[in-house]
Amino acid sequence: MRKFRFVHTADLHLDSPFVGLHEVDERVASELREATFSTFDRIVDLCQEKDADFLLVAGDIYDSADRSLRAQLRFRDNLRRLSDSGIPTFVVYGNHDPLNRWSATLEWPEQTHTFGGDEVTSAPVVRNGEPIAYIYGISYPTRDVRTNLAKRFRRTDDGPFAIGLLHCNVGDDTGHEPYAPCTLDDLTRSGMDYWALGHVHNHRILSSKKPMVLYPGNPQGRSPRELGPRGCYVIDVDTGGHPSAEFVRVDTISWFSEAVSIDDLDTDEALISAVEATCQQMREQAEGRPAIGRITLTGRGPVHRSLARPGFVTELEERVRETEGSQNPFVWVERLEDATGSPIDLEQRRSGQDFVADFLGLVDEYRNEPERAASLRQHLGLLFDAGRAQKLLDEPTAADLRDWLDAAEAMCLDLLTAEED
Ligand SMILES: [Mn+2]
Repeated sequence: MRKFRFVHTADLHLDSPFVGLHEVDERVASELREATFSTFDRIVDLCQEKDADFLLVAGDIYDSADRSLRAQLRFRDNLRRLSDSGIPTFVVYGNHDPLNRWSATLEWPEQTHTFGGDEVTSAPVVRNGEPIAYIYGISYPTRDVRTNLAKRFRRTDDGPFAIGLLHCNVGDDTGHEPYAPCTLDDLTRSGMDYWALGHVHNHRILSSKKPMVLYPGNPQGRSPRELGPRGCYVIDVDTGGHPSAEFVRVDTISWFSEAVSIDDLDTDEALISAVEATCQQMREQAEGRPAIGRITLTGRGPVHRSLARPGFVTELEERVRETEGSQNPFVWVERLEDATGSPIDLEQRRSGQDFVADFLGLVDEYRNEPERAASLRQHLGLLFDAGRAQKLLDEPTAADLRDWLDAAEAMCLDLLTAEED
């Protein structure tokens, strides 16, 4: 067979609103608005540079069911660019952009193939009059697909290479909604040579043997939970029908979440320098891209007293945004979080005979004894079980309760030991 090359992407989430990002300055905001689009531009550039035979897009092209006209036009224009250079695109839709939602009546390029939602269908990729591969796919007719779509894939061609294109959740991946759940075994039994999946946002190769199965992840991160380099896969299929995968980074903006320990910081000046150094580190790791980062201050030390002053953290955050956010490329501190404690020797205080020792012992009981820990929730009953707040608040998780206990302990310790120095 003839060797060929294709590009596999998914979860573009075009026009993603980047929820939860407030107080962003205008320059950062406009970069963010453009980020998912520029990233897809790069994927299309990559197809052309690499002289790919086709592009696969495995669902969640648009971010929400209320897809914007802007997003649809940008997607269409890019597919036209590919079509004009003789590169076909194969598309399925996922839970974020099912077929039953509104879409503009646009003219799609000749070389764009969109799979329907009724049944699995297949389409050949033809090069020099010969099929080099068959693509099988199905789109989500509605958002909430809980059936196993993978089981409906059955290879029927006798071509040289078969690809399954699907938005689905493989295994019991609890970090993601179980849309179109299936197992690796279901995928293997279908007879495909390659599975082009979408849905899981961190890129991951589930199988590198036949069939090769992988998630390319979302090519542009959208929150501090979507960290690190993001991109798509370039797949080369050799004359023996063996695919090999190369991950290519295409993200426009890079996300970070970093901790800075105050343990060894003696002055506020040293604290500011440490935060700036962390920003510089992000800038280097972003390799020329703008970066957005969350910084959490941790540990115990003298600068905790300053951090506890009203307004200090906010002013420090503003200062770093001014100095780091104005550089090119910028580093934008999305949030500066203070999780520090006062510089006391906890172990020594625990073994003492005073009120602080009693207090620490009591907190430890709440931390370590399941019955005590559960009773924390009861103490919060006034807020969570009655009144209007109940309607607006999510039930606290065990992890929430632990975090609040840690924060309460730090706050009480500050107050109890403030007089000592
Ligand atoms: Mn997605």
